[in-house]
Parts: sequence; structure tokens; C-alpha cells
Amino acid sequence: MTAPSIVILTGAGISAESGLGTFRDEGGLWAQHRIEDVATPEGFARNPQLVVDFYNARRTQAAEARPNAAHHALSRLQTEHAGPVTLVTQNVDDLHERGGSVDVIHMHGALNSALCSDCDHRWSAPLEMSVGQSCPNCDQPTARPDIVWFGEIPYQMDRIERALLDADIFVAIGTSGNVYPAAGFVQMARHVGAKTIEMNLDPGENVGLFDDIRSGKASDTVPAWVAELLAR
Ligand code: BV8
Repeated sequence: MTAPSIVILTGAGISAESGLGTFRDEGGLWAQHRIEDVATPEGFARNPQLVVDFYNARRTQAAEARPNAAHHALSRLQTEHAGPVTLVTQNVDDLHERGGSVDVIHMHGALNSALCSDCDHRWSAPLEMSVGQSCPNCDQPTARPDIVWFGEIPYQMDRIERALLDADIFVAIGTSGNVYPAAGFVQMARHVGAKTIEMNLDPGENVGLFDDIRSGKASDTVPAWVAELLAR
């Protein structure tokens, strides 16, 4: 029997125990900021300083955070599982990479990347970006955070969809299932007969679509599941 092909989707909940805020939990980021002001292209056009400050603060928090046992467990899975493991994250922090994971698909972008809205060039973002920063490629003052805002198309969707079509196991970790297209991945996995597992502190919006629900903190549920899977 060939080793199962696994697709993993993570959300803000996997980084919560590393001290990074989630979006929709009590006191989360969307309780402190209006989405339309800080996570839309319109918001950036209206007040670029507010948006740049919002991502500068999160970039500094992410740099000061440390990966937790859940990040490390997924790195162990990638290393020790004989079959393909595709790790997709909605998160913009780099805790998966710093926890040892490789080839992480950041479908909503990344804090440590900057983007030129004129020529699409990408480069390593400084800890503090500034409004009107020049692009190192085209020299226009059109640098922006390399983040997918609402209404923008998530990154690497073709690659994600190909992985979902081949999935034997789909696992969603620490995501409330509110944001599409990510929240629809479980449906795509079910459509091809994959086993679907949710690991969450509270049930997500799409919890009814999962075969197996493992409630609790990611730093407990994820290492336990990885150990169980590798022991088979
Ligand atoms: C797109 C920027 C077209 C990055 C983000 C009406 C219906 C359906 C869809 C839409 C609609 N109207 C508009 C849309 C589309 C829209 C959307 O889905 N809106 C929603 C709100 C209805 N989506 C888009 O615009 C997307 N683009 O659709 O383009 C398209 C699509 C495909 C192909 C072609 C064209 C773009 C979406 C990306 C937006 N960017 N943020 C940033 O600033 O970080 S979204 C934002 O929410 C973050 O990216 C975040 O990743 C994402 C999801 O949040 P979660 O990660 O789930 O976090 P949340 O706080 O919600 O939940 C945390 C969970 O963790 C909870 O369940 C909690 O219980 C759990 N937890 C907490 N602690 C722990 C824990 N679990 C375990 N352990 C713990 N310790």
C-alpha cells in the first residue's frame, strides 16, 4: 500500500500559542481593526500609512515569536512521512519555516516579503516598511506588503487544487473556516474521497464537513496526530 498523500491547511490558530493574535477570537485582530481599513486594496489606497503600520506591527510580533510544538510536528511529518505532504497556510508569519517546514505555500502572502504593485517584483521586506518605498527593480515608489487582501486572488491556487485532487487525507488546523477559497478546500477533498480532519480549539464554520474532529490546542492535537500517523 502506498503512503497516503496528505494536504494540510493551517490558520491563525496554529500560531496562537506562539503569542500571535488570531482574527476572529475574542479580542482578535478584527476586533482591533476594521477589515476594510487594513486588509483590502481600497483600504491601502485610502490610507497606506495605517496599513503599512498594521503590517509593520505584525512583522515585528512575528519576528519575536517562536514556533511551537505544532509547527515542529508538521516539520517532522514532512521529514518522516513516506508519502507527499503539501503544507498550505493562510498565515503570513514564517513560523512554519522556522519550525523546520519547507516548501510552505503561503496562499495569503507573507510578512517577510514585499511586492511592487507596478512591476510585480518581490523582495525581502525590511522589518519596517514605509509608504512610497521604491521598488528595487523598477524604482517606482510602489512597494506594498506582499499580502493577499480581501478581493485579491490567493497565491498558488493551481498547485493547491492539484494537491487536493490527489489527497488521501486533508487536515485543517486552527482555522475558523470563514474565508474562501481556503474554507472550501475541505469540500474539494471530500469530493475526491479524502479523509478530512479538523484540529481546532473551537469548531470552525465548516465543521460539519469533516470526518474527524480533534478539539484542543494545536500544540497538543497536532503532535499527537503526527505520532499516531507515523506509527502506522
Ligand atoms: C478571493 C490578509 C477571488 C492576510 C486575509 C461571500 C461568500 C463567500 C466568499 C466571499 C463572499 N464575499 C467575499 C468573498 C471572498 C472573500 C471571503 O472569503 N470573505 C469572507 C469574509 C466571507 N475572500 C477573498 O476575498 C479572497 N480572495 O476570493 O478572490 C478568487 C478566489 C479564488 C480564485 C480566483 C479568484 C482573499 C482572502 C484573503 C484575505 N486576506 N488576511 C493577513 O492580514 O493576515 S484573510 C484572514 O483570515 C487571514 O489571512 C487568515 O488567515 C484568514 C482566515 O482566518 P483564520 O486563519 O481562520 O483565523 P481565525 O481567527 O478566523 O480563526 C482562528 C481559529 O483558530 C479558530 O477556529 C480558533 O478556534 C482556532 N484556535 C485559536 N487558538 C487555537 C486554535 N486552534 C488550535 N490551537 C489553538 N491554540
